[in-house]
Amino acid sequence: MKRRPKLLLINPWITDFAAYDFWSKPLGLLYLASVLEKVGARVVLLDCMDRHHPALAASGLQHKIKDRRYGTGKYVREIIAKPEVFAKIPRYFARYGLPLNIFRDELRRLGRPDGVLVTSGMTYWYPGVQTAIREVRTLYPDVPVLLGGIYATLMPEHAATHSGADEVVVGEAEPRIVERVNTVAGLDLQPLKLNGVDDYPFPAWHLYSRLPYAVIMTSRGCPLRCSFCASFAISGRFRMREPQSVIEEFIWLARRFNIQDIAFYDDALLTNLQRHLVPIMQGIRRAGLTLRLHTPNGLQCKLIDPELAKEMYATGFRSIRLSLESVDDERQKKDMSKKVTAESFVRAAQAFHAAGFSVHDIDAYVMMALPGQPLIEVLRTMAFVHAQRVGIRLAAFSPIPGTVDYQRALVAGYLPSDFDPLMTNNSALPIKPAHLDYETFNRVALLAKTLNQYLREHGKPMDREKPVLDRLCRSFTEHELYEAGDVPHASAPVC
Ligand code: B12
Ligand code: SF4
Repeated sequence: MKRRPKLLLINPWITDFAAYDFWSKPLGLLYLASVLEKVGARVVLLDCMDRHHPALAASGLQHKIKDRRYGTGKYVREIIAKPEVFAKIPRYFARYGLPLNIFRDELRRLGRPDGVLVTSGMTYWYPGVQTAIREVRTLYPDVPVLLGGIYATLMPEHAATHSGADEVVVGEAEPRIVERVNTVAGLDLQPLKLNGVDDYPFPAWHLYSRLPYAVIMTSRGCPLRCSFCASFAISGRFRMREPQSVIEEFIWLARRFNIQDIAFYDDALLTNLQRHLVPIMQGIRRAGLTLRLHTPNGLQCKLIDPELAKEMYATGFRSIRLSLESVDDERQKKDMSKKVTAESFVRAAQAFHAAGFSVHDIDAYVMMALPGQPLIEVLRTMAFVHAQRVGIRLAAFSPIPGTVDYQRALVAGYLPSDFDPLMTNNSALPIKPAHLDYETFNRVALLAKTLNQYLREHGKPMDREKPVLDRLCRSFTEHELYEAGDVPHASAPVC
């Protein structure tokens, strides 16, 4: 009988100042695992970010990673040396996920593979990719390694030079993966003909021994082209899956894996609502599934009305994130694809509250450290969001490779052309008004936390919008509040 080639798939560690498991799974790698299994490969998964990995429990670390709300939870971490570029940031830098010694033991236990496929997340998490590939090389020096994912797609030259992989694959890989693996690992797996997103097999969730939640993607890409967003560079043109296939995936997740919590990974979940999400929700309800659904990527407020909010609640949606970014009218018109206005935000928040969502369920993204953005704009946005009984999720701007704003920052000289991708970490605040430092932003983050705590404890805002804003402003000097800095205008990496 023909030997089935063994392929080891690795999701490397997060290397960062902070990390929390908000429904984070290597969905792309799980799609590739399914394609490879379909053509006869034996696939083994080593997911450094699996909080329920049996080896963690066996080493007595289980108590540190308890599931919290809706299956989310904390990772274990090992503090590691802070890269030089972060010297001024007064925080620990850590490798989140499986401790290195467990990773090494697992590599040995899983045995020598015929090829290794490594995925990558955020561009600034590349040190985790390097470590994973270095460990593979040490144990299995002659086994070929392929690298793909977000970092590989957005910074292929950097990945080719610094990751240690034999080949770097850019972009969506389901249709090409068998051919690339055959070439790099010298195998003769029979390629699978995949004509579009509806031909892709469901992700290989069975590779996990325990799943507190799953994630789903009902479309690829986004029809809009915001200047700060890398969606188009990563996913290409917008494609929606057939609602029936999505409904079948929900039924399969609920019945085969007994999953209750499912997060949507779509960039543009509400696009073509009546032909997409609405029939999907009807199908979920018809099947009688009891699910809790979550939208960690921001929803477009303009597309939300009371009817939709009611249907979402009835279908099981429980955590909602809204894309606001900034309440500044000018910025919304100029930089944010006109996808939100203050009015549409208020309407969306009211619709969700009226439908039954509580103050614990709705958050909005608020951007800070935008080029040319005075601090007062951030505080105004925070007070506005709080007044609508919505939680504040602060996100700091960082220029993402593959976006128009990244090119602008390069041209304007705010980033050197050979700059380290670590600087795309938003904790580094690579672009900000010159007079505002890391500490100022820390104070803003604390104020947001205080407002959120109040809202969640009391179920209502601290006060009306204006008094809240006055209160927030008291923590800062006039200069800090109104100085916009002299950097050119760019925009925010949210959605
Ligand atoms: C889902 C998502 C999230 C999820 C979590 C994702 C995860 N796995 O952890 C959530 C909502 C939590 C999230 C959060 C954030 N995200 Co996000 N997110 C996405 C999104 C929309 C989709 C990623 C995804 O899973 N795609 C689905 C799978 C199917 O695709 P894939 O992983 O790319 O895999 C394919 C290929 O890459 C390839 N491939 C993958 N692996 C491999 C391996 C091999 C060997 C090969 C050959 C090929 C290959 O084939 C796969 C199948 O086609 C992207 C935008 C986008 N369109 O990509 C942004 C994106 C990745 N996020 C981004 C950002 C900025 C953030 C936040 C910082 C936002 C914020 N301000 O708070 C946070 C921080 C995250 C954190 N600290 O944990 C940026 C990345 C920035 C960067 N510098 O890298 C993106 C690109 C969006 C943007 N603004 O442009 N995000
Ligand atoms: S920011 Fe959101 S709406 Fe704009 S292109 Fe990206 S995914 Fe689409």
